[in-house]
Amino acid sequence: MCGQAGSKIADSNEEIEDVEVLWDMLQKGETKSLLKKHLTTEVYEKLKDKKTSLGGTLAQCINSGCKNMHSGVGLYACDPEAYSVFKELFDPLIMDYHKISKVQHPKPDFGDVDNLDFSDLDPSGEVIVSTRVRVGRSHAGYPFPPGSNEQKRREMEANTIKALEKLDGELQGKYFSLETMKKEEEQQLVADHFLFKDDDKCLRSACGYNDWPAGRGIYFSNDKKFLVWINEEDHLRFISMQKGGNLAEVWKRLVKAIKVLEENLTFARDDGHGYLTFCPTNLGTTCRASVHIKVPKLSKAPRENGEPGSRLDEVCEKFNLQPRGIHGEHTESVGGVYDISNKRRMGLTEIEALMEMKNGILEIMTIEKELE
Ligand code: ADP
Ligand code: DAR
Repeated sequence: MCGQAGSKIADSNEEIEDVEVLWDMLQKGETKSLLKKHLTTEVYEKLKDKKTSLGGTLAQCINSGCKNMHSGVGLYACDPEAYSVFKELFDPLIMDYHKISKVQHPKPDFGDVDNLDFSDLDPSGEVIVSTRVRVGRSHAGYPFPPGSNEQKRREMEANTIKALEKLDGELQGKYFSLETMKKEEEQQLVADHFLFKDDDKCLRSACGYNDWPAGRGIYFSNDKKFLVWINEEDHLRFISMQKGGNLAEVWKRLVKAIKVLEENLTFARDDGHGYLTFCPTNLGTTCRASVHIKVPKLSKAPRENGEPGSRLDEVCEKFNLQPRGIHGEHTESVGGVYDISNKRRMGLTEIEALMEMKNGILEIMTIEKELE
């Protein structure tokens, strides 16, 4: 996966290379990305001169994956239309990542939140440090980072702030702009896993930090258990999180917030892809449900099938889970604690994605306990 920048990346907007230059970089580069796998010569020749009605190009979509050989995926949609204009590239990559045989997605279904058949995954409080569930949303009618600009980002920020004012009760809180936030405050929020970073080389190459920090910010409920990220990788991320393993509480809070916000904002969605997001790995439900969990034995045990890597990787693959470090994607685990979440987000409903994570985490806890 794409590595973190060693130091803060210069605050200049990303230059998109010519598509021929990018194609040559990809041919010469050593990478295991899904972009390399699915951008065949035939697909490249067919798409290289195409444009979306917003002026979006193939070069904008592949710039990151061609410049960052450590990418695991390497492809982003320049704008929502990219998923249809460049479908010969996006469709096979989407079906590969989400393990689906057709690019289609069910209607939203969050389950019956008042009658869930689970609550706290770790009543002992000894294994699961914290639980977090997030979804992404894009404002209908707005491009993704490569086609965006400072004015559009500020418009999206203003529209979102208006909608956030409708949140009450446990969801009531305050918005903090990154433009006015003190550096030490920002660093503490990142360290405490609340706020996003601006040092992911892949996202930088995808124009994700253009015009930084204009239009970026974070909303917190008063108890800091509900958050909204504005204009990080996606236009919006709705996040519910708390200490411990009570997945039911985290889920109920998130669903309650989504219901209020979707009455006050219009989100980009289509029947083929579900909710549209900048990265194809987040399409559909856009739901990533994760625990920070202590797995010191699993993470050190060898794979049962003898292949390189840990038993943890093997179990995650079996249950469609994805391990990350504790500071998010592209970071390392600390003290045997990993961020483990569902990998698939499209081709299943929100409650099915949550169940896939829940069942996988319970299996992981059982295996960790059985290991000597
Ligand atoms: P996303 O896919 O939501 O962008 P990232 O992998 O970038 O997630 O992580 C974003 C932030 O959320 C990071 O600071 C990470 O530490 C934090 N995070 C993710 N899962 C959990 C969790 N279960 N408990 C606490 N913090 C979490
Ligand atoms: N860094 C990119 C994105 C992978 C999926 N994660 C997202 N969208 N945050 C890569 O290709 O590795």
